[in-house]
Amino acid sequence: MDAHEDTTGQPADRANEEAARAVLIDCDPGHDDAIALLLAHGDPRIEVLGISTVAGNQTLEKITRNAQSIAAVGGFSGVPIAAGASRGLVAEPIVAGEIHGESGLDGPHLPEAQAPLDPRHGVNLIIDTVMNRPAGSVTLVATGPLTNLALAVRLEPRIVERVREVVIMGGAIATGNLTPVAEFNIAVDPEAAHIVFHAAWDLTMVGLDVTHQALATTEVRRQLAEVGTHPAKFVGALLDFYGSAYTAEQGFEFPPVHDPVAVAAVIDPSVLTLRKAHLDVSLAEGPTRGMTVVDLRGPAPDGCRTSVAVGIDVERFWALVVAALQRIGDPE
Ligand code: PIR
Ligand code: CA
Repeated sequence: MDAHEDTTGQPADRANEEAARAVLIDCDPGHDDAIALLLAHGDPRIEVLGISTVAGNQTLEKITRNAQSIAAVGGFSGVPIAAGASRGLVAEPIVAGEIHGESGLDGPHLPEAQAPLDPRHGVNLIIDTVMNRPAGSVTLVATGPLTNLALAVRLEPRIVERVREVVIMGGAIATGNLTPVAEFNIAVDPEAAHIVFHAAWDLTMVGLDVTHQALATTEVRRQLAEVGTHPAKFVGALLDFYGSAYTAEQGFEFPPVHDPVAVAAVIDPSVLTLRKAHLDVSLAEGPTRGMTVVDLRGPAPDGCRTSVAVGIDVERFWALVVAALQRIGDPE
């Protein structure tokens, strides 16, 4: 299709699409994962090549169905969605029903899938996407536990040198959320995180230190409501449920919207302040299990390929989300 053609009712800035970053999103939707998917779809600087799902916020079956519902809402049912791992490598399954509800995406009405699932396992979708595209072109964004990425590294190690970079929402330099020191995505599958952190690819960790600043405040909610489209109302209904759950469960006045921050890091690097740092994860049984260990002593060692987000421009972040929803408009 000609890049300038406007068959979808979207603005003509698709003309810039050849510069878009090719991204595969591995996720467990999840309220904030849903917003991450809509941001990626709606921003012209990203081309979503595929979506793989992983058990996390809810069971694999539920969150995979949620991914299909989000695709229907956002009007991107042509993007392959493949179900991945249904549990962690070693850890017993943990879900986050108290924050994301019984469905994993409680709040809005969830439409039926408009397209069948991709028949491949999510891990194979990741591998095929990376191997079939030019070397150095595909970015992996992970917004759930890292099980699929770890399995993909083991099944096809050549993806490691072939991806452009990996950006994850997960971990924390300081305080955790599932435990005092461990963030949910890492703590659900610490062994997978260990594999992903120690693979020889460029990796950026977007942790709670910055995502706990990406709050859906009253002003943010007003800007989202002003968009007025069905997808924007869907996001509003997501944030109503998610916000109440965050207030009841964790005492937040406004909920932190974690996962789209990882997508924003790909769209516009100036949203985050990054520091190169060696990353590790505690696999020990006991109170540190799943804790990310970020070495911020002095400059990172030569050859260090991992970075961690230490600051966020919150206004710039939310402007991206609002603009993406405006651009999505009201799909058919
Ligand atoms: C959010 C999550 C899990 C538990 C809570 N309490 C809140 C999910 C989000 O989808 C995000 O990816 C990450 N895990 C934040 O810890
Ligand atoms: Ca998530």
